[in-house]
Amino acid sequence: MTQESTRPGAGLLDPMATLPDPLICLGGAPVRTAEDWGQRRAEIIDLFSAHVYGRTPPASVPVTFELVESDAAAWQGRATRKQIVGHIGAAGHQMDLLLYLPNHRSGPAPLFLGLNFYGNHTVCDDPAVRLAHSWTPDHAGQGGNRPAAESRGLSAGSWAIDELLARGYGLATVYCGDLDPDYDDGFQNGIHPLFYAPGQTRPHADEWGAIGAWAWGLSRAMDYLVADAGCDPQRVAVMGHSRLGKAALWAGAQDERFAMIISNDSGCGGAALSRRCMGETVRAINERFPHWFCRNFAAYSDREADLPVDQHLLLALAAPRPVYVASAEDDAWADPEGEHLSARLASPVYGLLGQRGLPGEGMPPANQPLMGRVGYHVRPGGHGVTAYDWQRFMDFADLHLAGGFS
Ligand code: GTR
Repeated sequence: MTQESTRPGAGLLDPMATLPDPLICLGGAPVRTAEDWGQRRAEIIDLFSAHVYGRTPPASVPVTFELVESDAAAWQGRATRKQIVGHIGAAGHQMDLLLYLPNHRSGPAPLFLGLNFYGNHTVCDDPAVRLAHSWTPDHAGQGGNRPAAESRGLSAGSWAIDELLARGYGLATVYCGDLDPDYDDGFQNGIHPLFYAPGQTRPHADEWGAIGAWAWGLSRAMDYLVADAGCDPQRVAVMGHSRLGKAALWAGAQDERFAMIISNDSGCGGAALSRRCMGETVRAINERFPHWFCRNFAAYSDREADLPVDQHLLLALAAPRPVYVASAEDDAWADPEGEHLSARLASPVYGLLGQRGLPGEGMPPANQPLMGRVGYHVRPGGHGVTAYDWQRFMDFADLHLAGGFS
């Protein structure tokens, strides 16, 4: 997996030499105690807010939840399915939450919460799942940006619902497009306009993009989960793949109710170090997906060394909670080595807080997961979430969330 840097001019000055130390504050003060870390943590969140993902606007937009469907004998009797509509603000905006809870366990279930790419109806073949109501990408059976019955189960291979239930875990999922459809429209659709001040027509340069809105939606889903007696509010893992892995990391960083944070192939703007300039670079991501980040982030295209943060600091914001990073060998675009290094460089924060960070020293071989309080694996194959990935996430949850069956 030796790679050439994809950044023009890289090598003249090694941006890695400017990597910020998680345990040194911006002003140079060392972080020596848990209390110091609390201050550094707040500083890092502020830096990611101002320069990378954007700030969540201060306006308060209430969300009320309505249970619109439930079946205690779903999934051949193995699960309880619930479908909940989150009414966002007063203008009819909605986010749909789909929840499966295992029936064969006693007590509230630990669960995984993740956003999906194409609509809740695409995560499994269950015909009772309501079709998405929002704009969806045109994709296998979904034409004209309309969710269609033909796309039911389209992404079922990425969601290990059978095995999750068998191991005593629930699954909660929301379609990312309910929060913000994934294309650049200057933030006229999705939830952004609900937060505009009078006269405002787009987010300010330091205000949130799509990833910020997706992360906000994960926290709103969590608001529901903590109030549902079937879910264990102390054992909710937030998980995401690729662009939605970036959102999961940012949600987990900001919202400490998430007990565990899992990134799958999240790459640039996710778990991978930007300063390595391997695979997708800051310029590449800003050019193709300008709507994911705040506008201030565009200033760092080809200027990674000037970023006041790098992505190991995002992983460090999970501390002392368990955080897991998964890579795929052939997913060079997401820079597996950069994802591994990031997990390793976040680990001193865990050490400071009395936890074991990432075990071992170097990049592990394929299929040999490392599991401290920081976990990492690389598996053979390309970009995607596989059964292997889910099995390791469940192993990691068994280790840290006291097991699926407790
Ligand atoms: C790619 C993008 C990545 C990653 C991926 C995905 O095109 O360059 O940052 O997020 O999409 O979300 O599948």
